[in-house]
Amino acid sequence: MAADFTAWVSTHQSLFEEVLKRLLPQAEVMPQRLHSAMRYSVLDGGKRVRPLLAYAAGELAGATAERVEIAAAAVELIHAYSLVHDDMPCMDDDVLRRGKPTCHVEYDEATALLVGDALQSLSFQLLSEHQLNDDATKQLQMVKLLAVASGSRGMAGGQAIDLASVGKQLSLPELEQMHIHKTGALIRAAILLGAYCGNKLSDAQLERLDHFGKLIGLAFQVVDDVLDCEADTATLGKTAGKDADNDKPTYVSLLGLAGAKEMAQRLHHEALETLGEFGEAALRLRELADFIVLRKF
Ligand code: GRG
Repeated sequence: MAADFTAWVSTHQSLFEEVLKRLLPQAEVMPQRLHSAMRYSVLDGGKRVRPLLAYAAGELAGATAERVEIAAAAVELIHAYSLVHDDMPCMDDDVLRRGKPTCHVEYDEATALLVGDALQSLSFQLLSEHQLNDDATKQLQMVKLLAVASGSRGMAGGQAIDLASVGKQLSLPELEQMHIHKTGALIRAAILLGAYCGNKLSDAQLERLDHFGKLIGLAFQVVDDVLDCEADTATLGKTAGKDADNDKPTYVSLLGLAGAKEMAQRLHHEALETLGEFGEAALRLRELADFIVLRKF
């Protein structure tokens, strides 16, 4: 990774941490236990891939940092909620997330359920109470975009397909459909919401960005499946080898390790091609695509 990109990532990760600290309710405010658990689940952890994609797309679209950081936070809060609920005993039943005990282990199940609920509400509160585009109709589209991406036709729907597919053999198109919803929808939303905070891009350009998001979202999942097999728990900060243990269909179980890696390369290549017309202005998005595919955690 170029030194310049590494510096951009760490600057934005630090800035974003401060944004989240400011936007989340303080732990001393009633109900303290819920607020403390929300902060525990969101702060101090995670790669912040979705916010970084939002910042990069915002830069491309000429958005101000003040607007993009709110859109990025809205997406990250939905992501954090999904992780808290996914880790609960009724779903993946995991004890480790982002290198620390999962929310229901550190607090309790009822609190974890409420953390997810409250993070989701806070996300939409942010999108509606801050001005993110000069055009109010566009801003309403942003709210709808995130609602669709996280709901039953997006992330939650993908999770439902995932839960129903345990122990089953899925075809490649079926697996792809599951992940386009479960993982891909929110990654696409992060990119589009970042771009919607600016006004520089035409509808055709926004469509190209969305296509980039679809490809890189899928690549993210393929790499996630590979890492679940190849990386260790300490590096991942979550339990490794869960997919095979849970008899879940993955790109590795379907294509083998080499096949899955090849697929990630192909998606990566196509994603970069999609950004061609943006030239140098899309440098950060290109570098993030490289990071998503080459990451080791
Ligand atoms: C509970 C509605 C609901 C949805 C859960 C996101 C999800 C759907 C489940 C998480 C389980 C999982 C391993 C999904 C595959 C890839 C993925 C989204 C990994 C986690 O995202 P990262 O790697 O996590 O960006 P960090 O911690 O870096 O933010």
